[in-house]
Amino acid sequence: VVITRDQVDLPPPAIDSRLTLHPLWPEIDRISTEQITAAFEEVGGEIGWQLFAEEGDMKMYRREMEVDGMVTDPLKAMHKVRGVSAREMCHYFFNPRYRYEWETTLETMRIAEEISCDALVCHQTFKRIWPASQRDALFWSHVRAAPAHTYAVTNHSTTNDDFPANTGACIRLFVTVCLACRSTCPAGQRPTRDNITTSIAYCSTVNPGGWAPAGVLRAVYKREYPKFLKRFTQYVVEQCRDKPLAM
Ligand code: 16C
Repeated sequence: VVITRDQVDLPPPAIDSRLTLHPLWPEIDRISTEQITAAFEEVGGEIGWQLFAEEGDMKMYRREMEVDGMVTDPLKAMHKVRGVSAREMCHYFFNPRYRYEWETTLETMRIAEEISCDALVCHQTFKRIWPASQRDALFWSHVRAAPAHTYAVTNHSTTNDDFPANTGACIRLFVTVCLACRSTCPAGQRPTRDNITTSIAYCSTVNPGGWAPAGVLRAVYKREYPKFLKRFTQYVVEQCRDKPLAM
C-alpha cells in the first residue's frame, strides 16, 4: 500500500494528547460535544426551522433570530454524498491547506496557533459585503472521530493577543460552525467508493459583530450557504476520486 502525502494527516481516530493539555481544551471539548449532538437532531421536532433551499439531497433550514438588532439566524443543512467517507469530508474541511480551493468568501487566512494535529486557531478575513464594513474572524477548529463512522469539525470564535479585534479596517464577527458527517454502506458489505454514502449535517451561527443591513445579510447567506455546500462536497468528491477510500 502506498501512503500518499494527502493521507498522512487525515483526522486521527483518537484525540491528540497535546490538545488535552492545552488551556482551550475544556471549552473545545464541551462545545464540540454539544455541536455534534445538536447537528444530528432532526429539524422536524423544533418549531421555527424554515426550509429556504433545496436541491437534490441537500436541504437548508434557517431560524430567524436577532440579537441586539443584528441578524444572527442559525442555519442547519442536511446533505448526502456518495463515494466519499466522513473522515475524508472532514479532512478537507479542517485542513487549511485546501481552504482557498473551495472557500469562496475568503480574502486572507493565517494560522494563529497550531495546537495539535486535530486542533488549530485560524484567522480569516472575508470579502466585503457592500455597504457593510469588511469582516474578520478568529476561531479554533477541531476535528474528531465519534462513534458509528462519524467524524466532525467544530469551529468556534476565540481570542488571541496577536490578533486583536476591531483595530484595523475589519469588524470581528463571531462564528460557531459544525460539519458532522456519518458514513454508511449496505449491511454486511465492506465499504468501498461504490457503495459508501455520507450523511452531512452542517450547522452555522454567525453574529456579524456590528451593523450590517438585515436584508442584505439574509440575501447574501441565502445565496452563499447553498453555494458553499454544493461546491465543497463536489470538491471532496473530485479530490478523492482516484485515491483509496480512507475510513
Ligand atoms: O464553514 C464555512 N467555512 C469555514 C472555513 O472558512 C469556517 C468559516 C466560517 C465563517 C463564516 C462567516 C462568513 C462570513 C462571510 C462574509 C462575507 C461573505 C461575502 C461573500 C460575497 C462574495 O467555518 C463555510 C462558510 C460559508 C459562508 C456562507 C456565507 C454566510 C454569510 C453569513 C453572514 C455574514 C455576516 C457578515 C456581515 C457583513
